[in-house]
Amino acid sequence: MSEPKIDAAKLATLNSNAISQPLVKHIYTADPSAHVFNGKIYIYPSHDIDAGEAFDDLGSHFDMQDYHVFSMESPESEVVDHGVALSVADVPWAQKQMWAPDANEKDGKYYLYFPAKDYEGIFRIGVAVSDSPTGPFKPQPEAIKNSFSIDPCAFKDDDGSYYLYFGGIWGGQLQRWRTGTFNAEQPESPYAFLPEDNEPALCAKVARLRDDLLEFDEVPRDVVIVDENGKPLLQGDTSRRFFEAPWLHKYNGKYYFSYSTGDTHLICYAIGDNPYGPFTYAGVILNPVVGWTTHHSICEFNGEWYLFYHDSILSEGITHLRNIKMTKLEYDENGFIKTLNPYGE
Ligand code: FUB
Repeated sequence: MSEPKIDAAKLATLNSNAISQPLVKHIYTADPSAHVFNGKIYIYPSHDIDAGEAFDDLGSHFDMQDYHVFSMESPESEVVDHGVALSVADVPWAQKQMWAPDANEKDGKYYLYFPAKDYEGIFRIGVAVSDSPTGPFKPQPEAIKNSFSIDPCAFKDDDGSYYLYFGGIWGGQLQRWRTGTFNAEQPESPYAFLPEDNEPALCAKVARLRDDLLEFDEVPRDVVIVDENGKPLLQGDTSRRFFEAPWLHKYNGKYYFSYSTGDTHLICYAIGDNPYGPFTYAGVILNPVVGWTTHHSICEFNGEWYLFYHDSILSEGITHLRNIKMTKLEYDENGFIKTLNPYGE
């Protein structure tokens, strides 16, 4: 089941003013995590399908079943689809909903991190390994111990340590982990178990990875985002607080934590001095796109910076049938990122 498409005239205007065009048109793709390995761009997105699930605020309509990996020789070159890299049917612990993945490389091996619901309906994060950046990836038999929620981002720091950032509220279930164990109580509502508006916002999580990159090396910690006065953002601060889609990149020695604000549809960022934060809120990277979700990654290629993101232009506005895009990202002289308007308004 899908929502109605957006009005054709409006779509045409948005499309012609858009700052970028879909990178992939033969299948629907979303949540692009981009990395440069061996001088080439690799994109690890979700593979959107219409599985016939009804639309709800838990994201049941995002019922994806596999991942494709894409590569580009350079930002201007054609995008190559390397086919199915991992299917839910090949992951012993995973039942459904293969949401936003990420990948990284160590010593010539490639690690694909992915969230999926297990057979108890709980989102966990798994890892699958390959000798090639394009897969196929062989999944570990179990999910990462003590992993939960969604949207992994695998960051490699300059000292060779790796960190996994993750988390998402509502359908991503982060609010059910407030006590450290999964709260399975009813109601099955995205709004239950959230903090009050005047309480500190729920945080994304980060854990350093073990040397073999297959498990956490520590108990996941909160990624705290603070305001200009050093106070943690509040749950009611919906245009700035974390919702989902964490990403970490480094620019001029600083750590940039970026994320989606979910129901206010922004990609925002905050800056810190180390991988754990705290991170000070710094602004909006991307204004709302066509479609409910927004999700991105940031990556450097040949000294230029790029934002990878998605919208639902290709499906004429259907939220769970999205298409990945990329555009240049610019910093000002103080290291702040210039806000992008996806349709040039
Ligand atoms: O693709 C499914 C979910 O939608 C992702 O995990 C979220 O970040 C949102 O983009």
